[in-house]
Amino acid sequence: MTDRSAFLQGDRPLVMGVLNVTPDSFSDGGRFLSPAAAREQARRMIAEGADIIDVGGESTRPGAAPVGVEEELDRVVPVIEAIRAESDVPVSVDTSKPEVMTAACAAGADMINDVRALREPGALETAARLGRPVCLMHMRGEPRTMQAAPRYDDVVAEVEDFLRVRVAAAEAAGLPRRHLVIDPGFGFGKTLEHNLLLFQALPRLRRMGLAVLVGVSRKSMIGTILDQRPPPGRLHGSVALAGLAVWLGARIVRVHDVGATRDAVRVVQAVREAGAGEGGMHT
Ligand code: PT1
Repeated sequence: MTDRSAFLQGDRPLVMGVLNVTPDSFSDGGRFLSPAAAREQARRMIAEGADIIDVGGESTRPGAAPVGVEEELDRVVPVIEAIRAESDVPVSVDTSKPEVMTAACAAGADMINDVRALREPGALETAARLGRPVCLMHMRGEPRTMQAAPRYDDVVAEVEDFLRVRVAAAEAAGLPRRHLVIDPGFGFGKTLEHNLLLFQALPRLRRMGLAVLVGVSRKSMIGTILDQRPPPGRLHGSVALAGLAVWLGARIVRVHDVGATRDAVRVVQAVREAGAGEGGMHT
């Protein structure tokens, strides 16, 4: 059997382009709902150098309502098929539902991105059977209510403990460790201060020995820092944080603006790699 995680091996940072196929996404809501529009956006991100395209049919931004399995299938499967028909770019499917994981992988998806870290009934078994890499993300609560006064005693320790438990559950279900990616879940049941503490702690999460994914693109944490700037004005802040995330050890950055982020990631990576093999800073 071929190793479906080849695109994840190595240690170069990867840019994951966001492809929302939802009517209510927070920053580009509705713009890519039609398969034709989604295909156009996928083409643009591939042309700009995306390493992975993340296709999602459930909005998980704060306040978002759940979506049914049929609706989610109708949104993501045609888009994955359309990408697959014209490109070998790795595709991930942003879902928590076992049925969607299965159909997406049959349509050609290479990776599962689950904001609920395989906690839905049947998700662990399904992901193990599909044999694809999986991103396990931390979320406190559910999207509709998660931003109602989230509280932690020690946000970094609690997120790290959660991820350790989910990694152990995934391994127990038969997922190989090299297929696992972890994500602290920026904006998912966290205040600005919680998000900033988690960002500072990326090197500590990295020490769990797994690839770390960071998704902060256009999120409200950036809008809040920049005096309540709405999403269209969050590009530069998003690119800055993507570069900083790579500096702090992130392997994958999940972003809307692929071209700008790719440049930032490449220059940051050049600094990280300087002197490699001669006792450079990350050897
Ligand atoms: C993420 C992520 C995701 N984010 C992964 N998948 C979203 N692995 C969807 C806000 O505060 O970070 N990692 N899938 C989008 N969710 C949000 C959350 C969007 C918060 C916006 C906010 O603005």
